[in-house]
Amino acid sequence: MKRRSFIKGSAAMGAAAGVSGSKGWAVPGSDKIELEGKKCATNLLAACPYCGVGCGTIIQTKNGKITNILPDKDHPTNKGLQCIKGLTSAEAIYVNRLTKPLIRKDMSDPHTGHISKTKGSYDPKHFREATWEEADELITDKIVELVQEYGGNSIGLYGSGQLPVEGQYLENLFMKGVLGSNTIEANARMCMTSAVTGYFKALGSDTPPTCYDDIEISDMICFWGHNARGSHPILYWRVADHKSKNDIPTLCVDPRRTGTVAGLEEINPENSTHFPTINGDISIHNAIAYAIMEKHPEAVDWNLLKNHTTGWETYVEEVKKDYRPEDVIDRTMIPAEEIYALAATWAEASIKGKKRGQGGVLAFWGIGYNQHLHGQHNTMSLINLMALTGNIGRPGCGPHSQTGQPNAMGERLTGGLTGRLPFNIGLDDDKHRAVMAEAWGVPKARLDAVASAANPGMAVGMMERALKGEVKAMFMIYATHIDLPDAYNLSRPAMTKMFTVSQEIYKDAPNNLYSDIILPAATWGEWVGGTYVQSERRFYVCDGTANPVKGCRPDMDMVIDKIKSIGEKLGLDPKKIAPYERKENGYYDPEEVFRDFLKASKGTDADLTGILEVEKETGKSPYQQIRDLRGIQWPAPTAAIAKAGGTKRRYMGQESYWPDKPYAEFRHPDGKLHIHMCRQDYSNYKEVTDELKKLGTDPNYFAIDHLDVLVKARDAGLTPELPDKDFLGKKIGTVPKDKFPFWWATGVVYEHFHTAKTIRAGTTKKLVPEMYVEMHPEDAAELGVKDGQWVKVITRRNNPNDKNNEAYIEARVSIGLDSVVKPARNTVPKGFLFSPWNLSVADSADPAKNRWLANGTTHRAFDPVSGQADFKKNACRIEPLS
Ligand SMILES: Nc1nc2c(c(=O)[nH]1)N[C@H]1C(S)=C(S)[C@@H](COP(=O)(O)OP(=O)(O)OC[C@H]3O[C@@H](n4cnc5c(=O)[nH]c(N)nc54)[C@H](O)[C@@H]3O)O[C@H]1N2
Ligand SMILES: Nc1nc2c(c(=O)[nH]1)N[C@H]1C(S)=C(S)[C@@H](COP(=O)(O)OP(=O)(O)OC[C@H]3O[C@@H](n4cnc5c(=O)[nH]c(N)nc54)[C@H](O)[C@@H]3O)O[C@H]1N2
Ligand code: SF4
Ligand SMILES: [Mo]
Repeated sequence: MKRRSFIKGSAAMGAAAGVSGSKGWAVPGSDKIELEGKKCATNLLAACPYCGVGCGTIIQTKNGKITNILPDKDHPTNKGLQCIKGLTSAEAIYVNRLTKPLIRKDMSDPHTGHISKTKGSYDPKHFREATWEEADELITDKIVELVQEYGGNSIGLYGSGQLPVEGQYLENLFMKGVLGSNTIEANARMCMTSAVTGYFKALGSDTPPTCYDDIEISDMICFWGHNARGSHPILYWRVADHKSKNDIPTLCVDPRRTGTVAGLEEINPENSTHFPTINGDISIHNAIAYAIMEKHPEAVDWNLLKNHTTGWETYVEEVKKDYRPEDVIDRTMIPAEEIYALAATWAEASIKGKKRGQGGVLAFWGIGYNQHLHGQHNTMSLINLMALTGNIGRPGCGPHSQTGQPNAMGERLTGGLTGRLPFNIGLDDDKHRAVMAEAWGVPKARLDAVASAANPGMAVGMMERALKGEVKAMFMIYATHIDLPDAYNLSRPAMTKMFTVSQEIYKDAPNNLYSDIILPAATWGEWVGGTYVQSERRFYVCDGTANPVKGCRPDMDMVIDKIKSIGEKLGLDPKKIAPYERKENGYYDPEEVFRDFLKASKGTDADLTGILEVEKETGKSPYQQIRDLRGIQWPAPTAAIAKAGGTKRRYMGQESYWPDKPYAEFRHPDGKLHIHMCRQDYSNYKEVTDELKKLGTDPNYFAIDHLDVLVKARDAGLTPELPDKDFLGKKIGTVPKDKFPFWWATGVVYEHFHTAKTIRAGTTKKLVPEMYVEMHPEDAAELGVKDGQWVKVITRRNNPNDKNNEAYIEARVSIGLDSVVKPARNTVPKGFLFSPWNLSVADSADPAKNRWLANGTTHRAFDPVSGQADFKKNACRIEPLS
């Protein structure tokens, strides 16, 4: 039976061949790649595989092989521009590829409690190659056995904002509808769920109300915790272009003087403001609100507040009482006169926009803003300020979170997170559970049961639950465990313990080290197709060669097969839940899945059924409509709207699209924008952070058991830890081992996208090859370190594998814009250090050699509602490397 076949699969199989021959794990770029050998069109349309700007891309091919990438001049987002990453994205496709399913000989078996002794080892002799059939059977048997024994919620899935919508939609069906599990999370959790949950609380829907065309008509643009020039370059270039032509004022709120700050100042220093705050964003919003109410009352939109919001009275009262700029400098870190000056600019832009009927203040934000214990409050307090000054509900203004990954917006919309269903509706909504049960072809009782299954703590929580033995198995799909914090104490021991299945494209990906079964995936450009949704809600088709590296399967095909085989064994009818068949080319057709997704959206916040109406009317398929229009922005509830390219902006009075709308302008049942006062109060800082210190140092202390501490930290607007400032200024090597004087933030560098593809692409790898730490010249002088010197950046966390139990990275000191360490593009304030997490495994993913793993060192505390960790506020000390 199942048990036996698992044992059969995991038995030593001594004669099996090594993973990649006798040479071991292949050196990137060294493989000879064989393709499936199918023909395809010469030019294919796609969205860029990297950031959420979603640049229109043309994939050039020759004999079915991807050869080059060109920007699409007809795409409205990038208009023929692309950044270095997008332009060189083809370089990462045919290197270091996995081509066969791999099975670990000594697998972890949570059923018996056996923990593999070979997890974490990079030796190919610990694996054997398998056929797809064998691997699939093994996974099916094991998962069914665990579901039957421990319930569906004991199975976890960590999914991705890089997977197309069709796969995301089906994974959610697989987890919630087939397995009955609420233990489903995605890398989007680490990225922008603070925007998601903030939008929900304020607007009643996870909807960025604005679009990129608002840039060119806005009167002021802000970047909050967002180094757009490095992270969303095409967005930055559009902003910079507008500033150059129309001289609009700009604001950057960022501890560092980034390339974004410098670039805007180069255009006009007179109307470019930089607020170098550390953690003080909420206080800055409130202080600006105070200054506007006191000095520029004509900019307050009382009509909007009184008729379209709730909670404004408390907000106005508390801001007036507690947020005089002079009184909150300890939190804003900004001199009061600068807040007043900025408030005057903000007021002027708001009034201008209102007078013109378009324009005003457009606010972008990134993860320097989302990744906080109070990330949701950051979003809400910004929306409060936008509402106070009437900067919402009009073209050219509004809050606009920038999504990080190319399809994190899809992940959000398809609801692939704990407690969510597709189309912006919670699992707690009984009516929508019935709708989705019908659409998915699963019993409603299954979804009802999932609704009461808990996954406290979300992404971090599910790894903690695994450590406690509650989560027995996990699928890792297009997301890596090294994007989660505190890897040495959290994700690695958790994956070691669980039966872990990874879908991967690279041989030496870090997930493989901790997986029991590894399935080789086809990647972007190789799929049959699929859709991505970028930051302005634009669906776009990613066509592919349908000619992947031999042996690899698209992730969507893998989930369909899982649904069929596991679903059947769990008593479901595969024909009902996954009525899809492979086509002549050997792959499933993503457009069939997309049609089902569109159909299920009827009547929801993200109604897209207009696309199906157009198909009925004209015969033009959904993908073709999207290609021809270069994208359709959700919602598109009628044929007319779909033909016009969807809905550019939301909350502009057009919500009457929905015939039986239960709401008015905003998505809450009362039709109003909900204002909630958010505060920062540092009086109990030390007490709370002392408690949080136990995370990552005390193996018996779990965040999910202390959510009350996180709530306390969130409500006071704190960080997970505080540096030991008294030890700042001491010479390198003289700081006691238990003192950590510096702030240390991790973030992105322009040349690299995340941790996998660009470090394997020749061009980008060469441009920024090494881990670095940006440092203020005075800090360097006091420490006695020189530019270019290698040091250790050590944090409070443990690393049980280190001889001193220390979690650290090695990095080259980079001081200022003349540094010998590239890219040397930003400067940091005194006491604050910064490193890119993108280079985490650019040295080696092998734990025995890997010295750059940012998330070996980071704190796992998270926002209790959004689940986001604060990767920007770790305390560290610097030691010499000897
Ligand atoms: N080149 C490149 N581009 C990318 C990516 C990539 O890997 N590489 N990834 C994509 C993804 S998934 C994402 S989410 C985005 C991320 O894009 P960004 O949000 O721009 O990324 P970060 O560099 O992580 O953080 C932005 C800034 O937050 C600042 N910051 C730190 N603490 C604070 C604070 O307390 N308050 C404020 N206001 N700012 C603070 C940091 O100094 C940093 O400059 O980029 C996307 N684009
Ligand atoms: N310290 C720190 N950590 C962070 C952040 C930070 O600022 N600081 N930022 C966070 C943010 S914003 C994000 S979005 C996350 C991102 O985290 P992830 O999205 O998890 O990071 P990637 O490095 O892109 O990992 C993707 C994995 O999928 C594999 N892969 C590539 N293509 C395919 C494919 O087609 N199919 C499959 N199945 N696999 C594929 C890659 O080899 C890689 O192992 O990281 C978070 N982690
Ligand atoms: S990484 Fe982002 S800005 Fe660069 S080309 Fe791709 S989508 Fe455009
Ligand atoms: Mo992200």
